[in-house]
Amino acid sequence: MSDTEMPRILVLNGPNLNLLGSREPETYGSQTLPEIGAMLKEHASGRGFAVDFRQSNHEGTLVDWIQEGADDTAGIILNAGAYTHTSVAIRDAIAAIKTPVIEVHLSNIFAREEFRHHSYISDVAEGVICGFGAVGYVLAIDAIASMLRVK
Ligand code: DHK
Repeated sequence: MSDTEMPRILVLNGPNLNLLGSREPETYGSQTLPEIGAMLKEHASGRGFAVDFRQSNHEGTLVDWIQEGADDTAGIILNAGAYTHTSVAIRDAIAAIKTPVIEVHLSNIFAREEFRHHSYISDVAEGVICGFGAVGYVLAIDAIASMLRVK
């Protein structure tokens, strides 16, 4: 199957995740975002999915991409970065679409500052993966693949 024929998984990364690699590596790991994207594309293609991997520092852009993901997308993997803890707009966008959304965080947000313990996204997401570094994105691909097999 060619890349364009495979079902698509949209992977959305929020603010400051473009700085991965140099940003607080003890918390977020040493892999850069392009490295994570390349790893995911390879993993997903072995599962029969194409990955559309994106990053934005802007809340409205993430909302636009989530709405766009409502069509012809098998699932959305979302690391909304700090917007996780602040954004009703991103929450409402997820609630508005039928496409399953998996919330991912590199760090264990529950082992960090109290303001990171609350997510506006978790209860409208299909599931949450956090604390496993970049492996969390890989687990989220496998979660979407398993859910589609079961359904
Ligand atoms: C990434 C961020 O940028 C933080 O604002 C979140 C999340 C945690 C992560 O662990 O991937 O609090």
